[in-house]
Amino acid sequence: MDRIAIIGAGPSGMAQLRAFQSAKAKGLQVPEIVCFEKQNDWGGLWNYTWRTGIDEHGEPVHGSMYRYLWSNGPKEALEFADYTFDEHFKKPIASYPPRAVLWDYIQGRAEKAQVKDLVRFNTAVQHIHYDDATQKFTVDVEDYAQQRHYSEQFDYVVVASGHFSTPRVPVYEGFDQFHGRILHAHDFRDALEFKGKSVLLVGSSYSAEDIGSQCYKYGAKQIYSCYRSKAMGFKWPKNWSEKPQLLRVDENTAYFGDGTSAKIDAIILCTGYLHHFPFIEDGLRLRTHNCLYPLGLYQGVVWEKNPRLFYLGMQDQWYTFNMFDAQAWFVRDVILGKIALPSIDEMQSHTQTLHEKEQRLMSDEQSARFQGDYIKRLIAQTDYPSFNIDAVHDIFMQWKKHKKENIMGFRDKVYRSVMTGKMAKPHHTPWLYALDDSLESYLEDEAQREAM
Ligand code: FAD
Ligand code: NA7
Repeated sequence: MDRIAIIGAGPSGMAQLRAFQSAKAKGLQVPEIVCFEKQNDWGGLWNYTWRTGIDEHGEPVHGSMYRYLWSNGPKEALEFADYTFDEHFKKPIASYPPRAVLWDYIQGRAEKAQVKDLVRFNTAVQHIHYDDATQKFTVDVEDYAQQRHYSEQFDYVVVASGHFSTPRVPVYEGFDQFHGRILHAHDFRDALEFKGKSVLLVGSSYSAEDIGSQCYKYGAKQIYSCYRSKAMGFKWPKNWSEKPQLLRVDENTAYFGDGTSAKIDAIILCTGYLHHFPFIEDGLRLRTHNCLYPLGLYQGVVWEKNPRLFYLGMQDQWYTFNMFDAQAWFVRDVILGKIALPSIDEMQSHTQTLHEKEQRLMSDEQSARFQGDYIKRLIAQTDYPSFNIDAVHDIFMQWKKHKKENIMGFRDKVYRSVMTGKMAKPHHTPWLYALDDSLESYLEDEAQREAM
């Protein structure tokens, strides 16, 4: 029997496990699957850790999420087509759940599929090598629980190790003299650390927006954010000022491209992440920046130079969980021989065309549409339940509009599920005043709150 190694049990790896289980449940013969996960539980980034730097085993900490993180997009845009929020929570919930609630949801589907015993936890993949003669991958791992290093051979490898964990850390003049703390978003854990402080955020994408909002919510005195190419341009609260490019800092002051300066206590580099796969041998290693259509991956997942190797979730993400599903179902059907791949030249030319098309996208509207169309193409080739991607696109456009109207209030809006047709229920407390992000608090209903 063929053997498949899945690297990582985050949402992408879990989607792959579920995809194969679904085929098995329909009576198909599926290969033996081993999923290696370096953390002690599944859920990837959604499995919160307080640790930063190096983990208990000496591995780089994977987690980049922080306390009080709430979904930054509507849950209706990421809902699984085969496992709805209503099925999991048995009641309507609001549209922007905190991290713990989404983690619970992801786990719910995987537990229902009973695939946890396929995961070897506390086991880090350290090297992957392919042998042309045997047509097998050798996967070297360290099992930290058993204190054992071993190698196994596989016919296929699916890399689902994520790409928001290795920080991109730029250096600015004066960093070595600055008296306060300088950290990357990857190491940010608790906004309360910055209560009463003046914080500078470098970057103008999701992390800058959300970490700044966290700092505002939990009592930072003053927030500055600065952009390299494009301002976020939201209607910020009075104590949040958006500046152009950072030029340099000294002991306690930041200097910006427009000639202004600001006294600051800390600097948070919200400067994005590197696609980093040190455990994969050179010829198999994806090298890309964060984009919607990386080169080298046919249909966004098949390693063109060796189509026994696959990567999941390596795109920049409008869509997340249901895109990982669409990819995992496609990969499964390639491995099962249900989808035939074209020649390497055809695969490369197909990818090149779409990669170039991405360069011509002019707006968020077009970018979201581009990724939606990609998912449509994948889903059309498998039995993943089809869902209304145009309706999800409309949700993204509403979301953008709501953020523009009120960046501190967009999470109070609710959306209709494209899977069930049902409307979400507003949360009991506006996001700005909801300081408790626990699952228990989130799921309380009015009756429980009145009884308290
Ligand atoms: P990951 O979640 O990164 O999981 C990868 C897994 O691989 C991890 O469990 C890791 O331990 C394991 N792994 C890595 N290397 C190895 C190795 N060598 N050996 C064994 N195991 C390994 N998405 C949303 O939809 N909504 C949000 O609100 C949202 N907020 C986000 C906030 C932050 C701060 C970040 C960084 C991302 C956010 N995302 C959000 C996007 C997020 O990338 C996806 O939701 C999702 O977690 C990606 O899943 P993944 O499985 O591809 O990767
Ligand atoms: P992104 O979305 O990749 O954005 C990175 C940001 O950092 C972006 O604004 C970049 O500006 C900026 N950047 C990168 N390098 C620099 C330097 N050297 N100087 C100044 N600014 C820089 O990463 P995020 O962390 O925001 O989001 C990643 C995920 O985490 C996302 O899926 C969220 O859901 C949470 P640019 O526009 O390139 O000029």
